[in-house]
Amino acid sequence: MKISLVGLSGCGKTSLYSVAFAEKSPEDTKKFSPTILYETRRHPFLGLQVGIFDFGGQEQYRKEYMEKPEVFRGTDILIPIVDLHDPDSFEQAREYFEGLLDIYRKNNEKPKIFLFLHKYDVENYQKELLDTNVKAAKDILLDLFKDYDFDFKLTSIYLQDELAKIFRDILISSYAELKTHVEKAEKKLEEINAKIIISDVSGNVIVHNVQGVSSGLTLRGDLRDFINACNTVRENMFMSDSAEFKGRNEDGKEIELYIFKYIISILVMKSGEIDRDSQDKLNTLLNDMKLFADLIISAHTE
Ligand SMILES: Nc1nc2c(ncn2[C@@H]2O[C@H](COP(=O)(O)OP(=O)(O)O)[C@@H](O)[C@H]2O)c(=O)[nH]1
Ligand SMILES: [Mg+2]
Repeated sequence: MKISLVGLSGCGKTSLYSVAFAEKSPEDTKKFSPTILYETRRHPFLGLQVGIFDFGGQEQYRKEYMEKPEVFRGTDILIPIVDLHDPDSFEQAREYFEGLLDIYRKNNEKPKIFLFLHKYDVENYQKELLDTNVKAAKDILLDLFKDYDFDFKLTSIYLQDELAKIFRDILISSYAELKTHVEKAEKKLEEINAKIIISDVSGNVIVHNVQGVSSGLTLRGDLRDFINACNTVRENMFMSDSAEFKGRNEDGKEIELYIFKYIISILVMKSGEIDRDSQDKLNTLLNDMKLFADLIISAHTE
């Protein structure tokens, strides 16, 4: 699957990628220099290799790749980005996106589009202007995409959890049916008296109910290592596509890890026995995630 991030220079493409997928903090992005031509990264998600193409947005490069439309070929999801802190750029962004849509038309492609109205925050910016700019950006840009499978999002690298969810939902949107499972799981988690993290085996968090376990989509390093080690044991010693692992200490602290279909991992952390209601709900959740893993597998093989 190919996701293309596009937008004028400085709108935040590289920052978005780095904060959501590469464990960078918003502060880290302040020293980024502009992307030259384009950068490609691969990111594993739910057993797929997701390609992310960050196209440099400076005038000279824009011209260059507008003349080489093949770089845009094969995009499944197009993410045009506009900088809400720079309202003077909206018209120029519109022209740029128009040009891009022309290229897609010529290539006979119709990607799904998620417009990011980006830098929706007041980091070095006046609050009063922000909503005015949102309105102006919508007025100028929204009608461009009316013939597409389209949605827009208000995004900021300073709203890291939100951003991770937005990317997660975008990635999941290409698999029919998966979204309802994720939403169901999200609700269930609130009702269970244990800490639970659902991720893929590479440590991309899908849902969780624990503060501070992830930055962007990426699970904390120690837990990621644990999942990775268990996944290796599953593969090399159990040689089965699903397995579970349990640990506990003298105080009754427990950790359980379930791996379903070599893709989905559910980490459960309890401080002692949990109430029966929670345990019932946990069991339901585990069953649902088993189904979820099956759905992903069949989506891959379709
Ligand atoms: N306030 C704010 N600044 C951002 C946000 N995203 C990126 N930036 C800043 O915008 C500048 C340009 O970002 P960069 O990712 O290099 O833009 P690119 O040229 O589109 O790749 C950097 O100084 C970032 O720190 C955001 O959501 N909010
Ligand atoms: Mg860049």
